Amino acid sequence: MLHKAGFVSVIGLPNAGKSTLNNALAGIDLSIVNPKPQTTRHRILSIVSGKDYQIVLSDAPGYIKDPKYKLQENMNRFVHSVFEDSDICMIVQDSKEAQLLGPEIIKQINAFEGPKILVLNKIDLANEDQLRLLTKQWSERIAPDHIIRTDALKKIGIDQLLQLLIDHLPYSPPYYPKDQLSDRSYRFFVSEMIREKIMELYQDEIPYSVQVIVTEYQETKTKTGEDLVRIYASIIVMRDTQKAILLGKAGKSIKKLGILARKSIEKFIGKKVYLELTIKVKKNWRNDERMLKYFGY
Ligand SMILES: Nc1nc2c(ncn2[C@@H]2O[C@H](COP(=O)(O)OP(=O)(O)OP(=O)(O)O)[C@@H](O)[C@H]2O)c(=O)[nH]1
Ligand SMILES: [Mg+2]
Repeated sequence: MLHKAGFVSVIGLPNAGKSTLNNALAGIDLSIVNPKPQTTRHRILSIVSGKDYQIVLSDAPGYIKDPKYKLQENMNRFVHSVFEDSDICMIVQDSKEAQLLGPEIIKQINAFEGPKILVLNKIDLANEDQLRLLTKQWSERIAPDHIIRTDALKKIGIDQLLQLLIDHLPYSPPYYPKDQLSDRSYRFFVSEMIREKIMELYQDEIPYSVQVIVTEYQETKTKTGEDLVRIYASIIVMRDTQKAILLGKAGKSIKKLGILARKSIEKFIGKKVYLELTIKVKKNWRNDERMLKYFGY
C-alpha cells in the first residue's frame, strides 16, 4: 500500500481549542492548554504516525486581531506562515462564540488551494441553533470541503477528524522518523510546562509578561544510581513589581510554582527532576526585536 504524509495547519482565534484538538489527535499533550487566551506562542509540530500515514500537525498561536506589542505581531506572523507549506487547512471555531476569524485570514484561507476542513469545537457548550448559524456563516466565507463537530475535551469526533485528515493526505513517504513526536526539544517542552504553571497560578498581566528559558539541562544520576535531570530555568519578567508578584511573600509563590512545574516535567520525561528557577527583569522584552529573536519568536 502506498504511504501518505503531509502537513496540516491548525488555525483559529485564541482559545478556540486548537491545542486541545492537536493533543487529542496526537494522543499526547505536547501543546500547553489553558482557559486564558494566547496560550500558544510558537508554531509547534506534533507528528502523528500510523503504519501507512504520517500527519504533521502544526499548532499555532490564535490570530490576534489587534496586536498591541511586537510579541503579538510576531505571533501573528506564525499564523500567516502556517499556510505556506501545508497540504490541508484545518480551521477551528469555538462553537459557543459568535466571532469568526477576520477578513485578512479568511482571504488567506480562500487563497489556499488544498482541502479545507472546518472544525466546530466545544459542541458541548453550544446548541443546535448556534451550530447551524456558524455552519452557514463559515460556508458563505470559505466553502469548506468538510465540516466536523468536536468536543476536544471528551474526544468526541476526534477519530472521524483523524480519518478525514488521512483521507486527504497526499501520497508521500514520511517526513520524519515514525517514532518522532515533535520537532521540538525537551528543553522547549520544559520551558512550556513552566509557563503553563505560571498561566495557571498567576493572574492579570503576569502570564502575558513572562518568558521562560531553560539555561541548563543535564542528565545525571543520583548517589543511588537513579536517573536525575538537573534543570535550571530563568523566568524573564518586564518589571521589578512583577518579579515581586512571582516570588510572593517570603518566596511562597515561586516555591509552589517550582513544585508544580517539577511534577509535570517529571511526568513528561519519566525521570526524577531537580528544578531551579531564577527570575530576571528585562525591561519591555515584548517589544525588543533582539530579545524576541533570542526567545525564538
Ligand atoms: N468545554 C470544552 N472546552 C474545551 C474544548 N476544547 C478546548 N476546551 C478548553 O478551552 C480552553 C482553551 O483551549 P486551548 O486548547 O488552549 O485553546 P487554543 O485555541 O490552543 O488557545 P490559544 O493557544 O490561546 O490560541 C481550555 O481551557 C480547554 O480546556 C471542548 O471541546 N469543550
Ligand atoms: Mg494553543
